[in-house]
Amino acid sequence: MTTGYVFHPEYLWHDTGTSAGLLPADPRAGVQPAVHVENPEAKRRVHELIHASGLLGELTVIEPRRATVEELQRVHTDAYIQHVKAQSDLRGGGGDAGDGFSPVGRGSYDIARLAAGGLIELVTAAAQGDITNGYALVRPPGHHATADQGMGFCLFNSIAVAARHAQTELGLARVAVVDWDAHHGNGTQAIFYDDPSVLTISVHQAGCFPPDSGWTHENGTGVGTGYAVNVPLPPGSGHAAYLHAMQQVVLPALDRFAPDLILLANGFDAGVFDPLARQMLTAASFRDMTRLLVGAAERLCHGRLIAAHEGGYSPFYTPFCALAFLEELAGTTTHVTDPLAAVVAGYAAEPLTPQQEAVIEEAAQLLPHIQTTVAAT
Ligand code: 9RB
Ligand code: ZN
Repeated sequence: MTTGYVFHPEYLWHDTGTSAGLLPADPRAGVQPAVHVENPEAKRRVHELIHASGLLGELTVIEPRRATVEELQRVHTDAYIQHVKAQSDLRGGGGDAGDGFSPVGRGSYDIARLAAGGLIELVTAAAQGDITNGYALVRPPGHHATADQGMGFCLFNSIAVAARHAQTELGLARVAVVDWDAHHGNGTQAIFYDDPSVLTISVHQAGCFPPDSGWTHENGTGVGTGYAVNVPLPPGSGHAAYLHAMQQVVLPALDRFAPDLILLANGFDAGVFDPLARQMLTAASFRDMTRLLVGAAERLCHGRLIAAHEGGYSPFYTPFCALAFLEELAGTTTHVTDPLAAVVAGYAAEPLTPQQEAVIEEAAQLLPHIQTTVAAT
C-alpha cells in the first residue's frame, strides 16, 4: 500500500494580491490593504511540515502536469476557460474569475491547470495500482467553481475535472465526492446536480459561504435526484458533530452508492483556529475522520481515496491538521504530535447538541434515494 503526494512550487506562486480578511482592499472605504487571506503561507507550512516530519520519505511523490483545455472542457465552458486565460494574461495581474472574490494573478491560468492536472495524475496512478490513495497539496482551490464561474477563491474545479477524467479515461464509473471543507462545495454539487454517476456529499458550516447554499433540501435534480447530500452543521460544531455526521450520513451514503473512487475536497478551515469559519475541529478530529474514510475506501473501492487541498487559513494550525490527515492516509505516524492538543482540548470537547443531531438526522433521512444505479465497469 502506497500513498501518492502531489506538490509543486508553482502552487505557491498563484498571486492573489491584497485584501483585508474577507474584504477587498479599498483605502477609500477605510480598508487597509494586507496580504490576501488565501496566500501561500499556510500551504507552504503544510508542505514543509510533511518534509521536516520525515513523512515525505514514506510517500510516492508524483509530478503534476497541466490539465489540457480538452480536460477542462469536460467540466467548464469554453467561454469561462478563455475568461480565466484572459484575466491571467493581464499585464499587471489583478484579474478575477467572476465573483470579485476569486483573484487571478498573472499566470494563474497555467497554475490552476497544474492544480487540476495534479489531481488527474493522482487518480490515474490510483487506477493503475501504482498508489492506493493520495493527496494533492494544490493552490488555487476548486470546490466553489461552477461550469461557467469562478467563486470564493476558486478558478477551475480540479475535483470535478478529475472525476470526469476517471469516468471517461480510466473506467471508474461511479465517483463519490466527500467535501469536509467548512464552506459548501457548491461548485462540485452544481456540476453534477443532474448526474447519478457522481455522488456529492458536503459537510459544512450552515449558511457560511456561499451565503444561502448547501441546505439539506438540495438533493439533485432529474435522474440525479438523491445524489447530492448536504449536512449544514450550525456554527460552533466540533469533533462530536463531525464524527456523528460521518457515521450517520457520509459512511452510509458511500456504502449505498458503492463508488469505484472516492475524491475528497480536503479543506482544513473547519479547524478551531481558522479565521474564515467558526467550526472547532482539531488535528485529532481530522485524523479520526480520515480513518473512517480510509476504511470506507478499503471496503468499497480498493482503497482508492484521492484528496485535493481546499481551504485552511490558519498558518500555525493547518499544518498539524494536514499532517494528522496524511499520517492516517498513509497508515503511519511521525514523531510530530499536535503541540496544541492540550489547548484545543479546552476549546473543542463539546458534546453533540440536539440542534446538531437534528440536522444530521434530517440529512440521513434522504439516504434511501441513493442506489447503485450506474453499472460498475
Ligand atoms: C461576500 C463575501 C467570501 C467568504 C468566504 C470565502 C471562503 C472560501 C473558502 C470566500 C469568499 C463578503 C460573498 C465579505 O475557503 N472556501 O472553501 N466572501 N464573502 N462580501 N460578500 C458579498
Ligand atoms: Zn473553505
